[in-house]
Amino acid sequence: MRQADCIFCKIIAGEIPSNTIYEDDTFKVILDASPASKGHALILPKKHYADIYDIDEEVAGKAMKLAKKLAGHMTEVLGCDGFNILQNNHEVAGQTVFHFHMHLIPRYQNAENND
Ligand code: DGP
Repeated sequence: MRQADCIFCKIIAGEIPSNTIYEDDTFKVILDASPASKGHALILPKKHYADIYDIDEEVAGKAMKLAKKLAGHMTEVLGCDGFNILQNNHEVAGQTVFHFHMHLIPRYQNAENND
């Protein structure tokens, strides 16, 4: 269910603080500690899956459905002009935390709000 040395499992368990913007039985959505833009968030499944190869297909489907819902909501709230949805797998692809997560990265015409 959880992996002892996983930072996202600790965040999900409330052992490490985070800015949570959404939570349900399956997911916790937090603001990224190193944001690429204003509002950069991470969808974390509460159950530990290492990556896209490991994740349960149904949970992966629910994660994409949630990404769509939050993209619409965040666009309204933040007033962003576009959106990246990004998901890295394995170190060579840029994955640094080995607990499946999806990046929600709002993008802005106003460069001040981007990285
Ligand atoms: P990735 O490179 O795709 O594995 O993305 C991992 C992201 O997780 C990276 O953008 C920084 C973020 N991150 C790492 N540690 C923490 C943390 O303790 N809290 C939060 N909120 N984000 C973290």
